[in-house]
Amino acid sequence: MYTQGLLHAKDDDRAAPEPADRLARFQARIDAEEKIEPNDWMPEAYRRTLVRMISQHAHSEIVGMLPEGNWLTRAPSLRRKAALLAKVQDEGGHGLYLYAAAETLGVSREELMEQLLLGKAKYSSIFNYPTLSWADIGAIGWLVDGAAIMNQIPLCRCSYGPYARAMIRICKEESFHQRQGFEIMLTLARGTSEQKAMAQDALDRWWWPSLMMFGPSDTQSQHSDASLRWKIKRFSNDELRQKFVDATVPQGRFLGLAFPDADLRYDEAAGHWRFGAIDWAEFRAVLAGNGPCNRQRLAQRSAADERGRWVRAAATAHAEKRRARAAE
Ligand code: BYC
Repeated sequence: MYTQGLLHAKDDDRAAPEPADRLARFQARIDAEEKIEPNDWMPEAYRRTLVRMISQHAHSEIVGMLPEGNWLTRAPSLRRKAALLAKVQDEGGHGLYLYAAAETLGVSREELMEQLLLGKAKYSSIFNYPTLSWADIGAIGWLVDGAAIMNQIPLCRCSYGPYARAMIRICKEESFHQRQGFEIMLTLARGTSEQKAMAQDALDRWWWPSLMMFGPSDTQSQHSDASLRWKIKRFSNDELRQKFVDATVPQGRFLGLAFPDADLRYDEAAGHWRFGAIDWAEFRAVLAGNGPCNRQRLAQRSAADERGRWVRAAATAHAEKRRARAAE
């Protein structure tokens, strides 16, 4: 949609030094809360940051379909199956809006997909963990979508127009996802002792990886300063992580489940739930490609890409035929 009207900057324009007055005018627009649109001038580093973030986000959506898709054939009832199917389809749709938003910055979807399949692009660490039981579908909705909403609501106010607009619809859908997950957890937590144990086991395994979704601590985050200055990000990684913990701990207590953190305690004076140390070595291992499911996820995505090749070829051939007929 956007790419058709995009006036692509030439590569040599991008390499040219960026005049200080232009940079200052750009920052003034950001400070005045104006939206930056695809054909507006932007610093090359701003453009690159957005391509990185939006494409990582798009990849996360489509890789995120895999662990949940794993349970589509084994959902415990027709109602659960229909809701999960809708959720997994929503994630595919989110990927599409996000790839379209990234394309407005002058990269093609094919390029981005190639980077993913070659293992050169990142996607969220969380999707490298396995879904071992039905309760994991509840935990993903409650915790992973809950963390996603906390991170993504501020992105609705991102300074780049196409990303901000894509996020508005995505966040509406994510809030339905979060509720369907919490409802699964509530049903299990109020069920038999075996069902409650399943819910507890899922919380035990998904809690820490959910906290890692927010990225490295502020002292280790390389990109936060620039992204906050450009109003791409509105809160730091640690601020969002804390907001998530504060919102989620009361929900877990309502479920009657225990968090796998002996150091978790309420800090009355600060009004925050304090939590224990995150295992950053595990986070780094997952990012380096050595999480429990990294290889499996990429192999599945590659196979899906291969299987869809004839569909893309057929759609392209059909579009060309129509264009030729219209030109006759
Ligand atoms: N996993 O300087 P930092 C979803 C990387 S989708 C992997 O703090 P930044 C959902 C980071 O990319 C969830 N990598 O970076 C979908 C950087 O590496 P590079 C995805 C991570 O960008 C389906 C390096 O670590 N959400 O929720 O300022 C179903 C240093 O980090 C992670 C988004 O993508 C991670 N967890 O902040 C259900 C939202 N964390 O690029 C749910 C948009 C950090 O230099 N993205 N890294 O090689 C963001 O908000 C930010 O990019 C992040 C990281 C907060 C994730």
